[in-house]
Amino acid sequence: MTMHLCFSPTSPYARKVLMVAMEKGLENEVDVVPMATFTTDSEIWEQNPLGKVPALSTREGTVLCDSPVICDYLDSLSEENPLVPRSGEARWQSSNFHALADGIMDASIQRTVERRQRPADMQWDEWHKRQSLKINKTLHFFETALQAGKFATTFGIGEITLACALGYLDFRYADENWRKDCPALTKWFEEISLRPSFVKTSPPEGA
Ligand SMILES: N[C@@H](CCC(=O)N[C@@H](CS)C(=O)NCC(=O)O)C(=O)O
Repeated sequence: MTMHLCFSPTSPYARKVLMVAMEKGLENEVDVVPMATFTTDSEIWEQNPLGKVPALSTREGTVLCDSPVICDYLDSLSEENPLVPRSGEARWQSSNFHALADGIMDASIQRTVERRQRPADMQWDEWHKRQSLKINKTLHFFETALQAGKFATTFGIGEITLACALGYLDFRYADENWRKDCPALTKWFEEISLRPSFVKTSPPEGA
């Protein structure tokens, strides 16, 4: 059965899932279905009771929600190019990187929703600052890990997710220049940005 991916081109989580499908060689099996988010009348509600993209209707016709679950499923479809090491310390390192890079997305999306959807007189500066703190501290974590040689040499789920998180910072927060204190990450990202799966899933400019 063809898989259907409930998608938004500006969602870093949806980008991650699409990149995973591409990296696993499953792109031709996945029908990408754009859906509106943050509205009550979107079709997404019929697929995901949480009203969020991504959601994936699988080969078996089950609808999976939450990007880590979807990535796990896609990774399980073939032994080729495993995105998560199957065992040992490397496995937990990879899952931890995945969770932390997702955390950068979570904090960034929180900020974006506040900025774009909440009335100006209801903005809460302290809360914005707290999200920025989470982002900066996690960037520092990755910068240190990279400098200590802790990144995988393969392009696994942790690296894919981090690429999407940094891509999202460039997309929405280019003016804040995350690169300024992250020389190693900057160099790493420059190389990763050339991967076809990353290039093909870039968010549309001006969206
Ligand atoms: N933890 C979820 C987060 C997904 C998420 O927050 N998606 C956003 C778009 S970037 C969304 O659809 N939000 C709509 C809403 O919260 O109502 C995942 O990893 O898939």
